[in-house]
Amino acid sequence: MTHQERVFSGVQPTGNLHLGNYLGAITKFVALQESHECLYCVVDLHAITVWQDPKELAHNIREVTAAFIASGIDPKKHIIFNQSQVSGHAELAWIFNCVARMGWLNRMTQFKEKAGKHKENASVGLFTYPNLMAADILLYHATHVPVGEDQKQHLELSRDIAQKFNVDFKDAIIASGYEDGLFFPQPEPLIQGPATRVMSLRNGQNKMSKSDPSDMSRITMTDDADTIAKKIRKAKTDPDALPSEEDGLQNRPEAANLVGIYAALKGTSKADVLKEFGGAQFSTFKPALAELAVEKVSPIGNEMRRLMDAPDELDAILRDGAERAQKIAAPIIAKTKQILGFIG
Ligand code: AQP
Repeated sequence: MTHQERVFSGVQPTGNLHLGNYLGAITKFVALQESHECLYCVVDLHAITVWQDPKELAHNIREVTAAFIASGIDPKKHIIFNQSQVSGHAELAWIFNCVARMGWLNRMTQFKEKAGKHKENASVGLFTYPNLMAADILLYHATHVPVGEDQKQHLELSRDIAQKFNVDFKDAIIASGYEDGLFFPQPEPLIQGPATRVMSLRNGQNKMSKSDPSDMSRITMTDDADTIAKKIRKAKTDPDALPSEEDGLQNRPEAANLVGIYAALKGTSKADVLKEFGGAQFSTFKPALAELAVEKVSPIGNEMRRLMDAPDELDAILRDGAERAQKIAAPIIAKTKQILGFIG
């Protein structure tokens, strides 16, 4: 049996959806619709690894759903749903808790960053988060996963889990009809383009992030035109003009970030942006970037607001997506249980 190509990816409904999420992930989701069968998930089980206010969580689940649709994902042709409506995610995550090794999870840099100095106080879920992510992908036998650079290590762990499961249960897998012994595919990360790691507008060393206390550090998808322009105007830069070639961006993290954002918004490369703006001061480049960002982001924010005014319609889309996701997941989780020796 071989695996058909299938795309899965998710976004956490933790508020402040930003340009990094959009350029690093959502724009890729949109593009892949043309060539693949896609499942795009609002990963609410992941969100609660850190405490969430229940009212805000419900709002944020709808907001990510609205962002997917407003960005151009078609919920009829593809599947948009929230994770907690398909119980197989949690079931498979438990199974993977028993496959993954403590040592593997101990190496995850995102847990170290998020738990910080208060590791003892972090939820167990935050520690086992990558196992749930592996379950999200492998529950659908997904083969391709578009993500930002920060998720690379977690994707590698998903591949290790798939491989260990296939090795640990090889005989049962072959007996169940997978002659090549590959029950779970090795999911391929898709991390491409000039904006796989969008940085904070206030500090080019930090990732643009939902949880940064400074709202000026990120452009959110619902910022209005004036706010977008103001944030770009105030973005930290250095005093030099832009270089004409990419090499000249080395050791200039803020300049590299703004050029990368421009390139991604325009659908071109950093090299092409520097061909156009090499030698220009930020006083010239920033207004051009602000104009482009407003042109690309504002219509999405406006459409998100319109969709958010009809929450029942968004909820219906999620329910329909969950039903269709469940149909793909059901035989895979049933087979997984059979392979493990569970009865039922
Ligand atoms: N700065 C970024 N640049 C490029 N891609 C990014 N992604 C996140 N930040 C950037 C990608 O967006 C997708 C969804 O991310 P997520 O919501 O699942 O989780 P996250 O990485 O925890 O998001 P944040 O914004 O960074 O939140 P906090 O503040 O909680 O750490 C993923 O594909 C991710 O790679």
